Amino acid sequence: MQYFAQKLKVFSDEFNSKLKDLFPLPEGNEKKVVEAMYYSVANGGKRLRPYLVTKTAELFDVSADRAFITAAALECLHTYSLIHDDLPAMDNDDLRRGKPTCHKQFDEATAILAGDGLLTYAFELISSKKNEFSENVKCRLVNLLAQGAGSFGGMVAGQMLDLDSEKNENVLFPEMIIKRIEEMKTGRLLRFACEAGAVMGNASQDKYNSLVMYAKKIGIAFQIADDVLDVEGKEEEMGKTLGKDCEQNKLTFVKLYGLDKAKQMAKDYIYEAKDALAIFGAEANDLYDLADFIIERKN
Ligand code: GRG
Repeated sequence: MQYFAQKLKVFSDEFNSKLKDLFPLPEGNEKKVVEAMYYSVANGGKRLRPYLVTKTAELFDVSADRAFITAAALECLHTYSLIHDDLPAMDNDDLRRGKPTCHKQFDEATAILAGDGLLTYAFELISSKKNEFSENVKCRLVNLLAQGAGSFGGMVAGQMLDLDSEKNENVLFPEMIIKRIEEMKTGRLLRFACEAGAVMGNASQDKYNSLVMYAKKIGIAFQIADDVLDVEGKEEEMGKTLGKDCEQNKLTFVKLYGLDKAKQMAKDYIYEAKDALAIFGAEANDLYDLADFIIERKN
């Protein structure tokens, strides 16, 4: 665990230094939105999604350098979702990644625009000349990312369902609803990360399917771990306000199954995630380690 955390730190230091170059400040007063975008994206995330893009790409001999633009695009899109999730109309949070949320540091309108800017920039980056893949590969990446992030079974749909679950006390099949929320809200971007590696690497269908299966399993384990951390985590380690799920009456794995069962479920999903990687053998060691980290992390 300590070893993996170290590895992730080395990766994210390098990723962060390259990310800076993607945010040149414009001359005019519109630079405020770019400042807000960069404030949030540079603001200390774990970089799990870029790491996943990179490590799945490396399985197909695509170098970290070549995978970088896609990895950065995904982190931009993920950061947009965090900025908007923190807004008063949604989770209404003051703290994110250990720092004031975007709307607290700037203002609400700027935070909305910064989220919009990052969402749009993600697609600009993937389709740009900086991304050195064929037009065909870039088009597939754009399409997969749009599906993963969007309103038809993607992250936006998951967020809608999540907000709705706060209002509806007595949902009929909570076990089914919570899995659907997770699959879309959290799972789809993690799935895109793995799909992107496979698409850039021109993977066989078998290998593509294995990575999608791995992504689905770590996705659900990730969400369960997040729900557990909301109850058991430490605010100074998590860098955000905890206990909000309960306060907002959210439908969570912990609420539904209790702490012990939820933790056991997360372990089982991680076991299944690793199983899905059998086709890659030892070449997927980094992905095995990442799977373990997902449920052992403290933030
Ligand atoms: C606003 C369209 C829209 C979607 C919001 C991101 C999100 C969807 C909601 C955030 C609420 C939440 C706790 C989701 C659980 C999973 C998640 C995305 C956690 C944050 O991801 P990490 O832990 O964050 O990878 P860092 O900061 O390390 O990048």
